[in-house]
Amino acid sequence: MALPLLPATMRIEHRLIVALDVTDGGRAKSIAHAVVDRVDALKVSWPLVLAVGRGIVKDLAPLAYVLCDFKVADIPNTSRLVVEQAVAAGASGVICHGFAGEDSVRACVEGAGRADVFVVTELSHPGGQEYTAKFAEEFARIAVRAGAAGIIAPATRPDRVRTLRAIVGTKRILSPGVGAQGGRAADAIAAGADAVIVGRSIIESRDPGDAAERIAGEIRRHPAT
Ligand code: 3DU
Repeated sequence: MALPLLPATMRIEHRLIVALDVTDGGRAKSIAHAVVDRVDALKVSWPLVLAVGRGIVKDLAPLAYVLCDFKVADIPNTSRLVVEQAVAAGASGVICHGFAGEDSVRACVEGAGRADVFVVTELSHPGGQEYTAKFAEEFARIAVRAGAAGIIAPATRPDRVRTLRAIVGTKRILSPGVGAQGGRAADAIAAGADAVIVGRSIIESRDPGDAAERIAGEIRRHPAT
């Protein structure tokens, strides 16, 4: 059941989402406070939730849109239950995998209610080319047919973002892989991403607020084409 006060859709302003890939709740909150004026969402994943509990989602939700990157990929019933619990915990968006099939993605969208579902197409790391890349276009079509809010596409391969943009039309594209994985924020945005997802380049910086501002500045200087 969606919480009534959560934002229904992600507002894109800075075109930047921070991945809070830390395992200390205090550190996650202090990074969130440092970057919140420069990002459109806080992405929370398994390392943080497993380390400190799902209460972290509720703690962060008043600050900004919280995107739970749980990469849901199970049979439809289990997938729906996971997404419902993420939304009940305070998530405004949840990430699921396209490879679990259209019925599972539909179950995620159903379980999300008013919250957003984003579907992983092609993973950004080198291994993402072994399997996910071969079906990425089909995963993008599934996202559209199932009524997802958007897809996750690799900033490490801007040409693939361009190809996937042609499939998803006006759906959101969020692109991880900037910085530590070698991609450039401006290239992903120019290729059609709505926002980039950045973890280590921000969270491992001595000044996460400043690091986020530098990336947001790079994006502002190279507007989408
Ligand atoms: O490489 P970074 O440290 O900037 O973190 C990227 C984040 O995005 C991280 O949480 C990772 O799990 C997530 N992600 C990918 O990197 C690649 C994908 O295809 C999907 C999600």
